[in-house]
Amino acid sequence: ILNFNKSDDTLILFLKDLIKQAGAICIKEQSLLKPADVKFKNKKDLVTITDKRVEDFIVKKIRTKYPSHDVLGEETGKTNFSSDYLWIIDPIDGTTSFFHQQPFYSVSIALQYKGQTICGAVYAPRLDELFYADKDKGAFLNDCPINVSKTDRLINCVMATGFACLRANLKKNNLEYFNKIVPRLRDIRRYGSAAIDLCYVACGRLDGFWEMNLNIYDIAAGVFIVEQAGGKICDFKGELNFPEQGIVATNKYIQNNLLENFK
Ligand code: 2AM
Ligand code: CA
Ligand code: CA
Ligand code: CA
Repeated sequence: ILNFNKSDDTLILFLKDLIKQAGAICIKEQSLLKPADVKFKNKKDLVTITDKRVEDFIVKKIRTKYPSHDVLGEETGKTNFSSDYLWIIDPIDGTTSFFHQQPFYSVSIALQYKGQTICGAVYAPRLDELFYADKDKGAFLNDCPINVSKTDRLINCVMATGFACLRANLKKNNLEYFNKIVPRLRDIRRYGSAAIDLCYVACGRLDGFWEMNLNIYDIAAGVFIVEQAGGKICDFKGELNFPEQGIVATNKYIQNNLLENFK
């Protein structure tokens, strides 16, 4: 039967091409970084010249192709064109890993229409892994469909977390949850890129992920990819105020068991 569905691949094809080009810049520049190429937003929060360059590159490409669309990037903030379309960009998620010559960093880009994400991509250039999702079409890793795991007991789970919270002097920080949760799991990973953590939940390499103190640009693409792969996202209370109230991503079968630990 012929499929006359008018679905349009233009956006996702543009996004895949764009994010791969951005990743190529990261690879080219990572090994050349010098101490003078890093600046400190505060004592523990790094940004390199490549973060800025990659964001400028992405924003320029979007502005050329879709001049009316708004963009929100970690390093440059948000435009205010009052467009229904908003591109959310983290040029390098995992800057600490990037600066320290490690492979677990990514470029993360999501596109929202009227506040709803309609496509998202996360590319880890050193691993050459491109995760993406397109509304109602599912999620993919290097063009193969992906799904969350089916693990339903914490003791069989491998999860990831992170410590973005240690930037801020919060009363409650993730070390407390970490101490409580890790003994209940098979094991824990700390990759240093929330976008990668989320994509690993999406493809079943991880059964869950939680973190606090993240921003929208850390998670926008990854959240969408998890949802399109069949997973569930919520905050520490099981509600939808993420990332402000923490973020919990799971394969959905393990969600309630993990949430018990935040009570
Ligand atoms: P970034 O590399 O884009 O800044 C890892 O815990 C996650 O927290 C990453 O998504 C990282 O995004 C973010 N993060 C930002 N600043 C951080 C910091 N100083 N320490 C740890 N994580 C940080
Ligand atoms: Ca940062
Ligand atoms: Ca980030
Ligand atoms: Ca970043």
